[in-house]
Amino acid sequence: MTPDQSGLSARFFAAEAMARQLGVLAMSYFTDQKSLGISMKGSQDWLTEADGRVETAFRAMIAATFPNDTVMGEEQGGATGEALWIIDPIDGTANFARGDRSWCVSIGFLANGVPTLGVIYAPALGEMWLARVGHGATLNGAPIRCSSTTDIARASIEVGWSPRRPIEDYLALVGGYFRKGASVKRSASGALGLAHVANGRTDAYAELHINAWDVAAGVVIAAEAGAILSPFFTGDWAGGGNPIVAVTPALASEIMPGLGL
Ligand code: LIP
Repeated sequence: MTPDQSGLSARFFAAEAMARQLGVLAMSYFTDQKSLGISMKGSQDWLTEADGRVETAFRAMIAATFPNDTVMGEEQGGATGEALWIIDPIDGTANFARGDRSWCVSIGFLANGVPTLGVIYAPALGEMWLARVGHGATLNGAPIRCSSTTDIARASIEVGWSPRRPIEDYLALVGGYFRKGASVKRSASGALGLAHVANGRTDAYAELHINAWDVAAGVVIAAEAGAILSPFFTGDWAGGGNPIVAVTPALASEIMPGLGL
């Protein structure tokens, strides 16, 4: 059943508290790199024991607090539902596995298929990103807005990468932005990449293919901060993912065509 406004408020405050608890659990693994169990799910697709433990802990929290809600997660999957939580337990796992602090716990909530709540917690960076549709976005409690950049030749853009699409397509996308005069980077966390658009650290985040658990929180945070978002939650988003763009409004026409959007 789709929660009403008070139900959404309860979930919003609970999600922040859960993210903080999950951040403590994740940090207990991150700070003990020597004994961190690390494996590969595929080419450049990293997995640590923290990923599984954090997702399992989150599922237990939801079962105890919102037992009629549904959970979808990167490591344990799940179906969609009217009251749907989507978690990436460790987004930026490649960074996490190497002791790089650029990773986060990303928790999104969809009410009747609409991204409504977004929580991204990067404990090693001391950053809590929050948003609820109609209530704005914050970083560590302070309201945030996307940049006001209008000139692509002054833009900073992040382009995500994975082996899920041909390297030639990635290089063509990145080369196109460089040729427009933009500066292009990659941080290996799509969730943080979307959050950085929300407070103007970058002017756009683009990725040819990404999964629902990477973006479910960040699309709410970036949209509530005034960014333009591509329509990710369409088609077979749950089973196959989609491209993603979050961009400051004035640059949308420069950024989106490169992904066919
Ligand atoms: C990562 C995404 C990133 C993508 C990486 C990877 P993970 O998620 O956040 O956008 O480029 O290939 O999928 O695997 O660290 O949770």
